[in-house]
Amino acid sequence: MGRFGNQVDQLLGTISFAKGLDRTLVLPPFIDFAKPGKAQMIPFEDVYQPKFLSQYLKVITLTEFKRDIAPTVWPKESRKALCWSPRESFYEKNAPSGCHAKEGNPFGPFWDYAGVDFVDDEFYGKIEGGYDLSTRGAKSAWNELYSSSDHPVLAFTGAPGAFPSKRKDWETQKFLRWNGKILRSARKFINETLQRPFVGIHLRNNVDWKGVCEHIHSDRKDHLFASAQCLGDHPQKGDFTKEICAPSEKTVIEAVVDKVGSIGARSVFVTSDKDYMMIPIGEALTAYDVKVFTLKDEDPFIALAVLQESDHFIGNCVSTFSSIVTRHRQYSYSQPRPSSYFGHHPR
Ligand code: GFB
Repeated sequence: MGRFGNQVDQLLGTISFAKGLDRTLVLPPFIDFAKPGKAQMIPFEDVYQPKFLSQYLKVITLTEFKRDIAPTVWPKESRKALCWSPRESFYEKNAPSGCHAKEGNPFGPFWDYAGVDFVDDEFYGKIEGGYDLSTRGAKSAWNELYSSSDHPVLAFTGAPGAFPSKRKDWETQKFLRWNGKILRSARKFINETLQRPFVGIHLRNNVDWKGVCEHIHSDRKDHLFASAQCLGDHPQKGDFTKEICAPSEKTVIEAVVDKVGSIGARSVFVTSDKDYMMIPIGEALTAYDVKVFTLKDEDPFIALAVLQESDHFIGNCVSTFSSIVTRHRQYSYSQPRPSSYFGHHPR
């Protein structure tokens, strides 16, 4: 569900689920909606290195699974889709209710890519708490109803992981290490272009985001996407204002100038899905003799890898794209690296 940040959130919960049941996780591809039409699949190992995740739980790449495991352990005639409860087909009015696992985009392309067709469905809604193994009795129910001897492969129609992700699963981000090509490109860019210390910022301001920020009002008490990262779980660490979601140019510039001054930054790195604000940020920093940079060819993975390496990161609290960076900085080093959020005034 959703794009990269949303998918990583659900991956964290899925890792926790597989680990909790002592199962091997078949590493799913990431789903890319950038091009119109059918979603494209990006192999997991083109984004993250499986060997680091395997320090935490048993994993296998989808290619290995398709080649070495599926043909024998999960014969074609035994392949069942697992979903919460039956639903009607979107396209065939008279079709019986079921999981309809391959219906629509990206579901059809996803399972085609995995080389899987299903002969039947299974509904796990009978398990109280579903995939949330912290619910009392859930873990033993999974082991009883779906033992690995009777169900060697559990194939879910949706990720068995919460969205937004739960704080207890955030630390697992440290096992998601970028693939070597992404890391090398990010390091090359940093070495050749940026002067340290540098402030990295993420500006999430494309048109789709405006719709998200309209859901914010001063007495909102629940979370929106990644907002727990700055507001806390209850939420208790600040007011949920529109500026946190869609910071004005003034808010962005004040935060950048303030951080550049306080850490003595020598450059600023900006990533954005729309408006990089290069001119106003550059003008605001002329007095500091600090230059502002972006990637020549914006690439979301390289952008995230550069932001992770910044001396200070300022992100968008509501964006799950930003939260990939903040979690990495929080949990991957012996000393967490500092991050803050536009428009957020911690209480
Ligand atoms: O990652 P994501 O789920 O985060 O979706 P949010 C935002 C996508 O926009 C990213 C692109 O995966 C990138 O493809 N993007 C955003 C960027 N910021 C940047 C950037 O600085 N650089 C580059 N290169 N790309 C949610 C969605 O976005 O927004 C929800 O996931 C929904 O499903 C909502 O669509 C409106 O949490 O920010």
